[in-house]
Amino acid sequence: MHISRTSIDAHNETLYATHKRRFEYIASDIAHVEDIISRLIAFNVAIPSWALGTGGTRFGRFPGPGEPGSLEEKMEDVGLLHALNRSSGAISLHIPWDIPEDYTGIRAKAAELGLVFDAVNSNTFQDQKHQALSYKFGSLQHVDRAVRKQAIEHNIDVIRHGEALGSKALTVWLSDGSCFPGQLNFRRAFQHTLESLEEIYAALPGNWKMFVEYKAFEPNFYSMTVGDWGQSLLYTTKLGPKAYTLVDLGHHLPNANIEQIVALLLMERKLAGFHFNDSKYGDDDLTVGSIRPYQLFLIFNELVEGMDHWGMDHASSLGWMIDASHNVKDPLEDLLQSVEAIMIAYAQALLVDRKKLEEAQSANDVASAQEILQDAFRTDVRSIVAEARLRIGGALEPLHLFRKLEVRSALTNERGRFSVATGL
Ligand code: AFD
Ligand code: MN
Ligand code: MN
Repeated sequence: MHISRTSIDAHNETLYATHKRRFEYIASDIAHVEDIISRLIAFNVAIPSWALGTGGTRFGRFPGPGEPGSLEEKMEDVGLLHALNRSSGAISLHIPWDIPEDYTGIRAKAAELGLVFDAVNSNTFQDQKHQALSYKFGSLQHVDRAVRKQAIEHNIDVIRHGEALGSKALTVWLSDGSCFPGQLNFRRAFQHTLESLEEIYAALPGNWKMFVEYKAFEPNFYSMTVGDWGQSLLYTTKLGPKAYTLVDLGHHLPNANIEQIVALLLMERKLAGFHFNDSKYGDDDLTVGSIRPYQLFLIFNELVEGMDHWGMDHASSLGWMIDASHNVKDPLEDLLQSVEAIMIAYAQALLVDRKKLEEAQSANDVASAQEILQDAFRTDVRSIVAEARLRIGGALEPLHLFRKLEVRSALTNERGRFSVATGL
């Protein structure tokens, strides 16, 4: 399946008059609208290879038709998203779910689709068939040096795969921890994990980064060995300048102030980037912006403030990834919605009048500070995001065009009803 230029142009033409009216109306009120548009054009969000199939829970999985059965097909799916929104030009591999074999072929395909390879992710939270030693009681933290060694070697292998594809970062998410009091010596578990991470860190190519992702709970329920941003920061500080703390929106305890975490990690120049998703209860992996769009905006508000403070390039200084896998939607539709929600929150954050906000903060003018933020949040920026997309050849309404072109039935015809993607 390929989405042609002609079908995108035809779609845009039918919507152009309405779009133009909406865009001009809002643009006339925003002096720096062109600056916002060029930042939106530069901004891309990576799609994880495991999110292209339907997700599941421990109660079951309801796969949809025409899921990508191979890495090449997953790349094709990301290519479709990128053709529609021009903001999803990167794919993040999860190994061993997706083991690249034919590097040259894969690189050529990526180039053809306009994709680059984002961070590679090492998976040591499951046992794979034919694996010598089990990760049941952890991987990098394991009491047995032989298990730790196996996990370290796997991570180094993942780096080698990433190198061959042009990735620049390794994301380590550990499910390591304990389920019951007394199961684990916390200090020893930390030290083992740190030593293991040090060995992996030593294998990083010079221009690579290591992202250490934290999570408060699940699959271990009593303790997680990288349980929160403080613990991750402890590891990444000890590891050195190439190690950064990665924030996944679903990995906090209820009501955590994630925007404050972001601000402080940025202050320390230790923020790796993001795994975007949304949640009602925990690691629900729901579509970005579907439950708490205001929180997403507040996070972007801190991101913009903190990155500008250090003069960081918004598009390239941090890793931007989606980490959601919803169970009841078409994964491609879900991803289009997620990317759109991210672009909207980013555009709104770019609207915040920072000078006025600072004045309000200095004067302890709490009501004004709230007004300034909410003024930006309540601005309908959708036509600005659409204008940015239009200028780089995307569709004015990606989701509508996806449906109109019957992309899923085309994929089902190509791949069959029962092709199931690898993943959780
Ligand atoms: C976890 C983490 C993570 C990991 C994923 C696997 O968010 O980044 O790669 O699930 O599906 O919760
Ligand atoms: Mn994640
Ligand atoms: Mn997660």
